[in-house]
Amino acid sequence: MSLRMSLVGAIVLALMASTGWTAAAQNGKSPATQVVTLKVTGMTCGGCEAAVQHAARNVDGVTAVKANSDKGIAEVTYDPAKTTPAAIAKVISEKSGFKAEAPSTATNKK
Ligand SMILES: [Cu+2]
Repeated sequence: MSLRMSLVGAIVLALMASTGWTAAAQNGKSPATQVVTLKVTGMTCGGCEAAVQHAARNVDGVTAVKANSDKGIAEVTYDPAKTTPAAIAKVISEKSGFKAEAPSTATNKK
């Protein structure tokens, strides 16, 4: 039984190594993400933060969101190949009702 299990494990490892799967996962094949801090006005509590985070996570390319009602910001981790800070801010404004703005420096970059 245990011999059989380790044999299966060895086969899986060999397959992963031969397809380059393990190497690809570690050497830059995964999408490079960027973090942008959006200005979000009107949040007053954790419920507001949750609404902003929920809205931002619906954007394709957004991988993480951390809203802070005290500072009036949302830190968004996103894939620049799929979306832009301006597009994320627009969706947050429309879906959550809180006005979100991308920093002007980020909108100038491609
Ligand atoms: Cu609230």
